[in-house]
Parts: sequence; structure tokens; C-alpha cells
Amino acid sequence: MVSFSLKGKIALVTGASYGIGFAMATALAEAGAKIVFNDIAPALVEKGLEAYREKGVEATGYVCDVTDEEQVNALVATIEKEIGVVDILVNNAGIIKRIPMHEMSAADFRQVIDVDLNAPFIVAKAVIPSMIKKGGGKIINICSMMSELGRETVSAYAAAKGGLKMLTRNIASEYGEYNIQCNGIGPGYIATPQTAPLREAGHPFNSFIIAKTPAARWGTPEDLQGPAIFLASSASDFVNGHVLYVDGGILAYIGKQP
Ligand code: NAP
Ligand code: GCO
Repeated sequence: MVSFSLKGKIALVTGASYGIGFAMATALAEAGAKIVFNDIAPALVEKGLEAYREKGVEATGYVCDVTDEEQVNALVATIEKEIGVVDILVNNAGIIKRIPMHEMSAADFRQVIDVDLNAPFIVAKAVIPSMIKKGGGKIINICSMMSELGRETVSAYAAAKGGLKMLTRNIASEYGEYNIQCNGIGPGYIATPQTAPLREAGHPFNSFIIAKTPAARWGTPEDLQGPAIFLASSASDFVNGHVLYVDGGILAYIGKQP
């Protein structure tokens, strides 16, 4: 029988103190998984722990910068010692810098690539050996509309998220034979702190996105919960290297006629 249960599974969701990561982790917990998350600053981890408690989720939080390979290896070793092998990894931590490309410094460009592309590589690399030993695992990379589309000011983010789509396909290709499924979730425009500047009252981007989305609204972090459970569960065991766009139809739509 098809099962969406995550009972007995351990899920590591990166950057999951709030926003999309928090919503997905909460859903994985409701499906039975034990939740482990990290964030970059102690105050964020504290805030996250409090938020999980409020939802009745028993989560374990660690401070870890996902761009730092030593910190990530230490985090994964601690999780394996204190909790167990990571069965489900969600590479969620991400940043964006909205700067016209010809004004963007190479340092800013590199920083975005570091968090949004190099870090998913580093964290996946750290969990794969134990997944192989255990006989399988699930890796979910949080991609974006910018894995497919470009737009003004987001060159580094688009380069990173496009790269993340191909890293997803490559992990699927390289480790599928070990029963590891690596898929992406490509959220559309979701109301979180990351997109708050685009939703300020009167900002033209707000109405632009509503018009560009067949669902005629911004997404919510909760819109990503069902897709996360599906890709983390055995219901998706033959789905590999796919990016599931959860975008209210944006990628299917040419846009409203003027
Ligand atoms: P968010 O609100 O900015 O949350 C991202 C989290 O990652 C924050 O807690 C952030 O900490 C953390 N983080 C950043 N750098 C980190 C690092 N080096 N190590 C550990 N944690 C780090 O973002 P969100 O909107 O929930 O987005 C989550 C993911 O979905 C991102 O990958 C984003 O690109 C992607 N996404 C978002 C949207 C959207 O519309 N919101 C759409 C498509 C894809 P700080 O608070 O300190 O930065
Ligand atoms: C932007 C947005 C996007 C979204 C998201 C779209 O400035 O265009 O911030 O990049 O955050 O990733 O899927």
C-alpha cells in the first residue's frame, strides 16, 4: 500500500528556524519524522526551538554555517552520534542579493553561490556515505523559479538555483543505484522574510506576481508541506532527479494579455 508515513525517519532541514524550512520540517514531523535543523546564529536556533515547541514538535536545533565544510561534517557526526543516521536531508538554507549584475561585486556573487549551491553539495556529501550504508535516503534541494527563469537583479541567485537543479539531477544519477532519491522543490513566489521587500505596500512587483500567477496569489510556506512529505516518503521511491515546481502555475503561464 502506498505510504506517506515518515515514522522512524530522521530529517535534517537546513536553515529551518522560520519560513519555508520551518513549515516543511513541521509537516515532516506531523508525518512521523524526528526533526533536526540548523541555523547560522544561536538566536535563530533559539527562536526556532521555541516555534517548534509551540507547534508541539520535538525538534533538535544546532548552530551551523552550511557553507563551512568542517562545521557541516561536525554537525552530521553529532547528529549520527546523538540521534541517528539522517534519512532525509532538505537543503533549504538560502540567501538572495538583488543587485543589478553590472553593479554586483564578485564577492557578493560568490557569497550567493556559496550558500545556495556549494552548501547543498557540502551537506549532501556529508550525509550520503551513511545513507549508502543504511540502504537508502532522500535528498530534497530547494530550488526556485530562478532554476528556470531569469529576471533583473538576481543573476547570482539564478546561477546558483539553476546549478542546484543540475546538482539534483547529478546526485540522482550518481546515487540512484544506492536507493537514494534526490529531487528538488521549486517554490514559486512565497510570502516569507526573503520576499518581504517585494511585497511592501505599493511595490509594483506585488501586483506583477499576482497577475503572473494563475492561482492569483502569493504562495505560503504551508503550500510546500504536501510536496515535501511526498518527496521524503516511500510514495516517491521511483521519482528521482525531478524538480517539483510548486508555483501556482507560473511556469505554465505566458502571462495576462494587456
Ligand atoms: P528565509 O526566510 O531567508 O530563510 C532562510 C534561512 O536560511 C534563514 O533562517 C537563514 O538565516 C538561513 N541561512 C542563510 N544562510 C545560512 C547559512 N550559511 N547557514 C545556515 N543557515 C543559513 O528564506 P525562505 O524564503 O524561507 O527560503 C528558504 C529557501 O527557499 C531558500 O533556499 C530560498 O532560496 C528558497 N526559495 C524561497 C522562495 C520564496 O519566495 N520565499 C521561493 C523559491 C525558493 P538568516 O535569517 O540569518 O539569513
Ligand atoms: C526574486 C525572488 C525570487 C524568489 C523565488 C522564486 O527576487 O525574484 O526573491 O528569487 O525568492 O526564489 O522562486
